[in-house]
Amino acid sequence: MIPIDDSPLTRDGKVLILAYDHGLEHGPVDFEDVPESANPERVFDVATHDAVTSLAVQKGIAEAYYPSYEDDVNLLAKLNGTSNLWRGEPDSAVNWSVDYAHEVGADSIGFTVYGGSNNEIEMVEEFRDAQEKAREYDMPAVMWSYPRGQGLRNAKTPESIAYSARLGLELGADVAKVKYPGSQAAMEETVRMAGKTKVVMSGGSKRSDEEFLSNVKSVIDAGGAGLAVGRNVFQRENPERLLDALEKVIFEETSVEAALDAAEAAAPEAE
Ligand code: FBP
Repeated sequence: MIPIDDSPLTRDGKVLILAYDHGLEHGPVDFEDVPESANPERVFDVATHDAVTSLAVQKGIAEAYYPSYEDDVNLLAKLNGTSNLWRGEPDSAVNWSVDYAHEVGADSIGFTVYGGSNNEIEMVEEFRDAQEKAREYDMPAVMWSYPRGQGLRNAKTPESIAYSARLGLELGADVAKVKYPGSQAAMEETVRMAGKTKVVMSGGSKRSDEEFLSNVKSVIDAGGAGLAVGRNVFQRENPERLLDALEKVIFEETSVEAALDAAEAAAPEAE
C-alpha cells in the first residue's frame, strides 16, 4: 500500500465511498423502492455531498455522466464486475483498463477479489496488473474483498472477514472493503489484520437509520477508516439526510444520537 491521506479518496484520513454499480451487480431490483435511483444523475447529485469522498461506478456510467460532474465529484473506477445473471463460480469480468479509467478522469480504482473462489488465482493476477498500473498514476486501489466460492463454508464468519482484510494488505490494496463482521470486537480484529491497509465497511442491504449508523460507529470506534455504501444511501427518499449523519459519525466521530439530532435539525423528517 501507499500513503493515500492526500488523495481525493480520503478526507482527514477517512473514507466514504458512495457505491453505484448495483445496476450491474444486482440489476434493476435495487432501484424498485426509489425509482429515481435508476437515474445516474440523481446519484451523481447525491455524490456532490461533502461527506462523499468518491463515487464508485462502472465504465459505462462514468463515460456517460462523469463529464458533467468532474468538478464536483471524485471518481472511483470500479474496474471489474459481474451481473447477477451469471450463475457460475464467483468471478468478475475486467470491464475497463486503468489507462482508460485515468483518461475518463478517475482518481482511484476499485477491484473485486473473491478469495476462496475457484477463480481466485486469475482474479488476484488481474488485481496485480491493475494495482501496479494504478501506482503509475498515483491512484489508490480499493479491494472489494469478499470471501466467496464453491469450496468456502462460513464466508461471513469474523475469521473469514478478518482474512479478507488481510488479503487486502498482502496483495497491496490501499483500502480493503469488507462486510461487517458482526461486532466491534470482530471489526477491531479485522482492522488489526489489515495493518496499514485502511478498512471500510461494505454497506449491505437497507437498515434503519439507527441500526446502520450504529454499525458505522462501531467500525470507526474499531479503528476502521469508514464506509463504502450504496443501497443504504440511494434507497432512501432523502439520502442527503443520512449523509449529514454519516458525516458526523465518520469525520467528526460523534455519537449516533448527536449525528441524528444534527441531521434532523438540518433537514427535519416529514411527519
Ligand atoms: P451496498 O452498500 O449496497 O451493499 O453496496 C456495496 C457493494 O459492494 C456494491 O459496490 C456492490 O454492488 C454490492 O455491494 C455487491 O454486494 P454483493 O456482492 O454482496 O451482492
